[in-house]
Amino acid sequence: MTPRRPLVMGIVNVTPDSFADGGRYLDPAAAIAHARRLIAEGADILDIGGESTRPGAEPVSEADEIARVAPVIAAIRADSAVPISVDTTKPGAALAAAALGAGMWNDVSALTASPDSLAVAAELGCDVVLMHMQGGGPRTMQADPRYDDVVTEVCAFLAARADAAMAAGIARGKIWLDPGIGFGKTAAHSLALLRKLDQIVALGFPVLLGASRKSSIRAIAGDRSEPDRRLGGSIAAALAGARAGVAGLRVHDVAETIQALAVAQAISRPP
Ligand code: HH2
Repeated sequence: MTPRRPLVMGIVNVTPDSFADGGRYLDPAAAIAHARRLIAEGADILDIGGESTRPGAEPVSEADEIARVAPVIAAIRADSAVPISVDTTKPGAALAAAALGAGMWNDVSALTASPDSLAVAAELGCDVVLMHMQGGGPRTMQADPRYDDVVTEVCAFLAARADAAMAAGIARGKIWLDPGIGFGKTAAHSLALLRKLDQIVALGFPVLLGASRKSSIRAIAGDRSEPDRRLGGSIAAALAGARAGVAGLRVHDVAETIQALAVAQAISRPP
């Protein structure tokens, strides 16, 4: 049997300031059209977010965040069965998104941003993505990231957050883990994690990997590429994730990633 490739999660940033595509999809009609394009390209999940997490990003109020993502989630749910994830650290935004049909809460704070987060996620019964970030949030995380051993520390954090989630009543089968490429990490830290993704997979939960177009891609490649010129490096990282057994890839370029996975899989399949 052909092994299933990782699920491809298409990114829909309904923001003015996301690092790769800020402002392009702030208008709901543009965001909805973009989401439909990603579905047509074969996205297995859409990740819809209304607050940028790029280094230095300004926080957005809960009301503004909901106003950005709600029309996009509602429109996609009205004409597609594609699973929808909401990329937020706010329980109120997760609740609003779930009411409109989102079945996954992708939280870059690993459900630590609010004292209510764990209980709300348990109550919703949705899938949750618990991501590692060092440094207290996007505004400050890149100031001076330091680790003694980044892979061990990220694994320990993710295992502890999974334990906290289960203790709060979130079912084990609903939990995803994410090393948080570029979140409170130098390019060397992110590269170390990309080399050892198998250790995160070995924690026993589905792993989501988000390296698409990040500045660590440019730094590892040693070039000065703008975000929309980082497809080659992003695909290299995605293929490394697939080889290590990650369950999901969070990407801007859905069609190209699916094509790369299909070719890599065909080549590695014994004749
Ligand atoms: N990366 C970004 C945002 N959310 N969520 C998870 N689970 N993993 C990631 O690696 C991740 C994430 C940053 O990328 P993007 O959404 O394109 O940019 P911005 O945060 O500036 O909107």
